[in-house]
Amino acid sequence: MHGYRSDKILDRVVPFAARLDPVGGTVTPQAPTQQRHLADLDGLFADETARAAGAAADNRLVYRVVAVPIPDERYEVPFSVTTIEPGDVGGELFMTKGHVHDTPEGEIYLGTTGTGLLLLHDGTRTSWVAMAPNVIGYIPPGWAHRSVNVGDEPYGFLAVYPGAAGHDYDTIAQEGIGARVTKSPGGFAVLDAEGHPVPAGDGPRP
Ligand code: S6P
Ligand code: ZN
Repeated sequence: MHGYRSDKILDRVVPFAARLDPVGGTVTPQAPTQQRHLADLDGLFADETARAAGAAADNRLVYRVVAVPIPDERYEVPFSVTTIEPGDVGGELFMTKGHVHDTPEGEIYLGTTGTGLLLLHDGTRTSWVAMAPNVIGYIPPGWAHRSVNVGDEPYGFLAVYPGAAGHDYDTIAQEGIGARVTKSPGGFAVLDAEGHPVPAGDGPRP
């Protein structure tokens, strides 16, 4: 029994309700939207020449993140909606930069529109789960994660994570995430560095 806590640190946000617009890919109230165009994604795709050419041509929007105004601070639970446009760079499907959390906090994704793939890597093992509306993807502690649009329409998902997680983008930028996702006649292929297919995750193993 600890009773109520009156610490100032626990009083940054008052209770509120947010509204998800799955079609528009927004959540309200919202903080400033983050947008990632081809010009912002230097080095992300295997075909850097194609990425640079696309950036110089029409500089398409690849993805955007609309977040509620909850700070990324310990004890808070921020959430946001990411929308990845359909498209590819040299056959590699549009994706997020991807990151690993600074502290090994887990995260939950809820698919809201379209079809996507949640790619995961723990430094040794690589896995992925198929995402669609109402599918909940679980990111276990310590696993780097990246999202990919594998469909013909925008892929959207709600992300909910501990505010103390922190976001490390450098590790993936330098070491990769164990696989790349490309267009294929059957839809998409998830291939490791040797070109071998990476099997999908097979469910919880508590
Ligand atoms: C945050 C969560 C997502 C991503 C978003 C964009 O922990 O995983 O909200 O930030 O999907 O991806 P990225 O890799 O550019 O942050
Ligand atoms: Zn994350």
